[in-house]
Amino acid sequence: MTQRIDKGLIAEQNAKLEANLKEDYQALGNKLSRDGINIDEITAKAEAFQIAVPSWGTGTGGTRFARFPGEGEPRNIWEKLEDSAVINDLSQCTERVSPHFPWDKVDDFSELKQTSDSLGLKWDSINSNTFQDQPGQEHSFKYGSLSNTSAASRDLAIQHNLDCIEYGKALDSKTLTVWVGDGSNHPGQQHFQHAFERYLESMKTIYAGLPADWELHIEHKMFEPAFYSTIIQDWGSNVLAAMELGPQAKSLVDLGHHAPNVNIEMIVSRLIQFKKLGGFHFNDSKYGDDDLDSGSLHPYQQFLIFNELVDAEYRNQAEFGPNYMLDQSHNVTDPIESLMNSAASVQRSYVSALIVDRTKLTEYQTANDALMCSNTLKKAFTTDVSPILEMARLRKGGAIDPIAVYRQSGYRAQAGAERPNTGGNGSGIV
Ligand code: AOS
Ligand code: ZN
Ligand code: ZN
Ligand code: ZN
Repeated sequence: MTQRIDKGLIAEQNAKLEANLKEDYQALGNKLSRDGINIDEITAKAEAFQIAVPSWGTGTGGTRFARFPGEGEPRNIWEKLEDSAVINDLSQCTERVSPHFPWDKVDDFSELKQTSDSLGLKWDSINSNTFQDQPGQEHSFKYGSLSNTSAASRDLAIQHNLDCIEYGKALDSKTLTVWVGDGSNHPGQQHFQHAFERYLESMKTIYAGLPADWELHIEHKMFEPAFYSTIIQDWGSNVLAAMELGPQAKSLVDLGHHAPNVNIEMIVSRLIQFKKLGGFHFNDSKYGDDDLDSGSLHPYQQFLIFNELVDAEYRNQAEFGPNYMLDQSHNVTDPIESLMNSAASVQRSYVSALIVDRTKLTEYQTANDALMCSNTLKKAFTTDVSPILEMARLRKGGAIDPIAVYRQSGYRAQAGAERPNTGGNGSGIV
């Protein structure tokens, strides 16, 4: 079995950086205290921050054109868990893994639960998959799953989601995330209303199968695989479906699933207001559902989203507590490095939003001082909070510099030697 990162190595590498970190942390603490902010309170919140890793994200992604397998890719859910444990060992903010069925093949769920327990990992939302046919599948999803015109195909899709709830119970998850590719490729191909009615009927059966302490998260996406219309194409259809189903149904926001330039932070605010924000899939994009690394292109947008989230947190907004998760496709980087970097990038947005001067912001908003409103946000965004993130990791036993320790550890080369068979492993192309 591939060894996780040696604690001695983490300590040794941290020792080299610790003196400088303490100086930087002190300097930032002094700066923040001038604005009445106690740096240790912010660091404690950074330490409590968690974002889940998608099981498929630990493998190399790909496009419909090609996939270039990486060295030592995990070949199954057990190896994906090992890689997830490494990510959490070093970054200390990714203790949850979000599985995907049936990509993650599991015969014995109690054994899987024991393994995750032994690695210090927990399970986040269960992702169902009715966007492709499985070998030997009796009724196809070619023309949709939960909204298919064929009752037999719909029933299969419903049953798969009910099965996912059972798997989730065994793993002590509390959420099912449903994203479907259902839609059409030609104008007129589908009766929009009837298709949505069929979708809602199917979802009602799934909803009825939810345990009382579970949530059902609905994920919208503008297009792909259907290129003319998609059944849950935006947050409008999403929240309508969630409202129709009931209080346990909420909307999930994947950052890459909107038209370019859409004001995502405002969608987030609306969903918070109506108690319908279920969770996030973080990633970044330039053109569409690119699934680039979180914060790699639009860190300010990510910060503005967290500005809404932190605002809701401080206002103790009712029924607020979204699941945070990464959903990215790593094509040219080591997925472990990308996931560590991205988790820290999202955590950075959270911390930056925590140091926004909300009293001043409210005053400026009330006075319609647009320029100072903007400057108040920019001040927080441009403050380098790296020492807080680094100190949070250090205090939790993680690495001040996760990428450096990971590279030093030789984990990837070792995985390459122990996992010779690369190939299709069900990593996220979508
Ligand atoms: C698809 O584009 C969505 O982002 C899904 O959340 C996800 O990537 C897929 O369900 C992977 O299973
Ligand atoms: Zn997603
Ligand atoms: Zn996507
Ligand atoms: Zn995706």
